[in-house]
Amino acid sequence: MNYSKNQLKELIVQKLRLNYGCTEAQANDGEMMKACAMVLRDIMAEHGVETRQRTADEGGRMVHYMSLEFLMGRSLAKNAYNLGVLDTLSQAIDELGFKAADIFDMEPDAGLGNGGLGRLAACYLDSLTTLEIPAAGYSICYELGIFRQKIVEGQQVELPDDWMGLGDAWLLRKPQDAEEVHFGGKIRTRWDNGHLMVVHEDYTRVLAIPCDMEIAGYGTDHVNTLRLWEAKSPSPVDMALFNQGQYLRADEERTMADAISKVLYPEDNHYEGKSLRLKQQYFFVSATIQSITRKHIQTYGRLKNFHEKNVIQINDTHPALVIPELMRILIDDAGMSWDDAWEITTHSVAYTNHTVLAEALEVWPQSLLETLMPRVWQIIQEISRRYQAKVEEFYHDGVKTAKMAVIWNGQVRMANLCIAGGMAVNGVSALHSDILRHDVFREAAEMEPEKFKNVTNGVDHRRWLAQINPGLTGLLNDTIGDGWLLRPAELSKFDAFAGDAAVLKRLEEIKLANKATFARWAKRHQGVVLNTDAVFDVQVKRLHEYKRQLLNVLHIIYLYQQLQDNPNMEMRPHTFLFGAKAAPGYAVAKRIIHLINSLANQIDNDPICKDKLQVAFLENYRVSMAEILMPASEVSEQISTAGKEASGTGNMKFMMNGAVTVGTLDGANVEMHQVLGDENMFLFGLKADEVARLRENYDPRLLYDRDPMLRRVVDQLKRGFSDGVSYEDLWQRLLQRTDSPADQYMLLADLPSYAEAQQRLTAAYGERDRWNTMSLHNIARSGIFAADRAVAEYADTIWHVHHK
Ligand code: 26W
Repeated sequence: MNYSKNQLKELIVQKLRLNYGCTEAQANDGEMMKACAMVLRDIMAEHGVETRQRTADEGGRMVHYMSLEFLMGRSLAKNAYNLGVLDTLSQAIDELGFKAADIFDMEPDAGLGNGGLGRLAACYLDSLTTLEIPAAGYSICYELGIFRQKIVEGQQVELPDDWMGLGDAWLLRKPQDAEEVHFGGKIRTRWDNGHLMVVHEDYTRVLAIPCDMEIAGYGTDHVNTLRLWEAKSPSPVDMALFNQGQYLRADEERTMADAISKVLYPEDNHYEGKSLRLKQQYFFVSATIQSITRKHIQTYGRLKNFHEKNVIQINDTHPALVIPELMRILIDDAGMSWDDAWEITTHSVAYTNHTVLAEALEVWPQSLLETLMPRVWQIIQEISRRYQAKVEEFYHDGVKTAKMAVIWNGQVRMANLCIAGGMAVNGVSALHSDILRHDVFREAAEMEPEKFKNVTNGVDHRRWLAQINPGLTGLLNDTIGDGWLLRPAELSKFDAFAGDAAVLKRLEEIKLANKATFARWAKRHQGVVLNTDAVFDVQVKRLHEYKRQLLNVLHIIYLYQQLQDNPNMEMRPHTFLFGAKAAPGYAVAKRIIHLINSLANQIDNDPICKDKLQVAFLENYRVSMAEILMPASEVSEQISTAGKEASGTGNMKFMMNGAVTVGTLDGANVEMHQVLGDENMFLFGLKADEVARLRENYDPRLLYDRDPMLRRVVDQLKRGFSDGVSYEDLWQRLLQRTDSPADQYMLLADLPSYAEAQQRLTAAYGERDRWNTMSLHNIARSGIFAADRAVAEYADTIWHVHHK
């Protein structure tokens, strides 16, 4: 560490010469960005060698974090920050004749994830490394990440996210460490020296090539690795077919293999039984587990102590096939008995659940598993048979046996497989873990209560506060010192400044400056002119009905109608910002995006709204946008139907940047409320248990008939907007029972209470001291939502590994 500016300049110039054959005067911004990335990569690679040596010498347990998604975003500023060279690097870039800010801005987001689950994995890598835990992340090196969203005539259009050209500067391809994954074929058994051998024949081979990304920690030389697998066919073009002129068929197998790591599935919280997705999962799982066991054997010579030296955390059920795949390697390759293999597996794998939505639970048709991975299928059958016997012996209850079964009605239930084969199952907030224990996985939790745990999510507070909000970071350092960077609990010291007028004033000025910065960015990149005198009220997250962006819209319509009734109404200026991607196949979500844009357009063109009411839909919401938006936000919208949002993590990022939450008692909002109290957040709406009870005989029609305010607001959807678009379909979804129950997420039940909370909020915003004090308490009490705390809890209660 401790690189001087001149050293960095020299290293960068050298990279430019060697890799791009140019001088700093000839290089373009992209080349400059990549050269800087390579310089930092070299530094991290060196630390990596030392870390691995130390880890091997110490012989401790290593954590393997498996996730189909890692939403990394940008890495240049982040790595420079963690390595302690951000300022030096910026100066070096400037002095080489570039603008540092432009260079950082060149880097494409590594968008290898959809939303919360993927971003969580990225935050945890930072904490795993900063806490000096020997760890590795594993995923797929998708050629195309989450699609780029364009809004055309108010509607979402998806464009491919071709991030590799500039974004691959961080990746180190290691073909020499490739693994081979086998698909399809047949299973035969034969006796060999008294041993029953399993022979897999006629399979299709796919090569898995590691592309490693080094991860730097903060204030440490410890480095961990994110291993991304790229799929390639091992066989060259079929020359026989090629010579017959069948060019496409000759290349068929290669195309099939390449397809596996081509694109990230963009469905968030929605299961679709696509066979290519299952291929991705097995490809990823098999390559990873082969790589981990191979390295273990190199170090320890055998797999008998595998579980003592390794723990595998799986991010939702997407990597669930690790359980049968590890069994396969232990039994077929290492020659262990079923019982020994099961002992090791059930002490190695832990499962985190991230959603209770029924439509998100993975259930694969057994026929698909049978054809694509026949040996794994055999092992799943045996796991299922034995688990079912255990359940029957415990309960003697057919209904419970059916509910807990791994294989049922020709379907493989991945969550039940994880519960059967895992050593721990955890939810991601206190409320969510309770719902898992008492509802979703009730029977399993009653049979094995020790297995079920909670680890409330956390976010990387160094990225989501220190790095992106230098103004606030300066204020914190001036008041409470900088210990909070490594010990986030120390943020609570900031509470003592609640009565300090100078601190409150500075807090307000920082927010104002951040709003101006965001407004400039929005003008330049989105072409919208934001009113910085207005309160910035923000809802950014994936678009999903349960997250209730539509509830936010209905409330805005309500405000707009009040203005129409009384154009001279005194109103505190209010700017509502939305950012959200909809899954390409989720028609209702896309209609809601269109609706937000119709409303934004009408309000924008209506003079009565000028300087009072504004709505903007921010195109292509992503990590790098969140990094400018969070510090500028004043109100955080966390308004999901209670019981549906497992945790939320955006809520935490807003909180640590001083935004005040308007929200339901859902996910981690419950724990925010515990530390903030009613005075420092705006709660509204039904509680999770009330939602569950009301669901029995909920009738939104009754509410609509009874309440003229509701009726008028909802009817606006049917009447449509000045662009001539009507949203009768959304109106119907709220009021007419058709295929699914009307107003499934109970917007009508919660709208009056939401409007009232918004009123309280607006009043509080008018009292500047009161508002700034609330903001201060939010920052001061956000320490529990740091990923460092969450990862330390995993280490102590599930992994049993040491940490700093
Ligand atoms: C199989 C399709 C699919 C894809 C993604 C199903 C489910 C998912 C994820 C589990 C959805 C997800 O991202 N869940 C979010 O996880 C966050 C991190 O724990 C939580 O904060 C969010 O509340 C939860 O919605």
